[in-house]
Amino acid sequence: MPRALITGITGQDGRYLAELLIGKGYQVHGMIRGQNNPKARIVQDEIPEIELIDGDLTDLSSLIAVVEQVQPDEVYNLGAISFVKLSFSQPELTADVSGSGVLRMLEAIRIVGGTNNRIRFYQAATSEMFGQVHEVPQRETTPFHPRSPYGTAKVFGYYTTANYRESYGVHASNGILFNHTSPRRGLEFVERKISNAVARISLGLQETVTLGNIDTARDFGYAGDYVDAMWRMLQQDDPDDYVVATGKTWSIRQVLDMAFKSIGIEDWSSYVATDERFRRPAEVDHLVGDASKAKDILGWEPKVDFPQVLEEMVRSDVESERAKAGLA
Ligand code: G4F
Repeated sequence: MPRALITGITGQDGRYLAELLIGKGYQVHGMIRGQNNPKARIVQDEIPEIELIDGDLTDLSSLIAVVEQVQPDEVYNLGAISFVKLSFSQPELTADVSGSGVLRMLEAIRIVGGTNNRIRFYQAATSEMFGQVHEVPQRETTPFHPRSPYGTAKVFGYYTTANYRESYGVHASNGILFNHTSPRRGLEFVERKISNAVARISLGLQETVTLGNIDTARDFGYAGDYVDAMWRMLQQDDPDDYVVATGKTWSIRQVLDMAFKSIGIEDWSSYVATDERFRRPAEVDHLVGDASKAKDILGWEPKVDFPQVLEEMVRSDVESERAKAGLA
């Protein structure tokens, strides 16, 4: 039975990836940080097959112990401070977890894996590395220009992954994933903040939603599709880096249009306010990816369209908010 170790197991991608791997017959180990982490119970209740193990991306000795104990065939490093806005107020922590954390995990793999290292490594890189874009659409060869402490930390993780591949022959790949979402997406991210607010507005539980810059645009995909691309990267004979995207882009205004339309509201202007406090010191204005390489080499293509996912997110938020409020 192949063994996988996933960091960031409590996040959206960690849970979808765990389900995918369990379905393929893997034994899945999820690394959990912190004492008495309340998210551990949620993950364990949701996916009881996952074996949880304590470890922290800021503590090398804990990572060595985890890799030694699990003896993984594949390591998926999804753990990070992943909220871009937060990285501006906690830049050093972001660099430590999302940047140096990659280096520590690769060191643990190098040390435990020894000379005939068979452990395969996936790094969750990101389209945020393209930041102030130098070409449209963005592909594997597009220069990076990160615009946040999150983006700079991820660029460090990206090059560190490539460096362990070139220096030590580790089977290490970067997935440059564009925004991807689902009903499991954290409430801090804009499309989920919108789907949840729209659901609450439709139930009369909330009057308005306050956002930051709604003129930006993102290439949104479905998280369930994207974890499949991660797995495919580690099944290749040779490690490499791949853009994972849909090639379609949506402005935050269009997300508002679609979400409000799904509850029968055409003109959302009186329901949406904007406030400086949700803006960032530097913004990434427009992202759209070209995933031709993933299609050609991995045979990967997105299956679910963003409007379909967003509609499902609003529906699922209506259901859960209704239950929470005790409405019939
Ligand atoms: O939802 P966001 O916070 O996602 P962002 O910054 O694109 O990052 C996400 O995708 C990356 C992949 O490209 C991941 F690497 C990263 O971990 C994360 O998953 O913001 C999207 C856009 C931004 O332009 C932001 O300024 O929406 C704008 N926005 C406007 N109002 C808002 C808000 N974003 C948030 N989170 N909250 C708002 O109220």
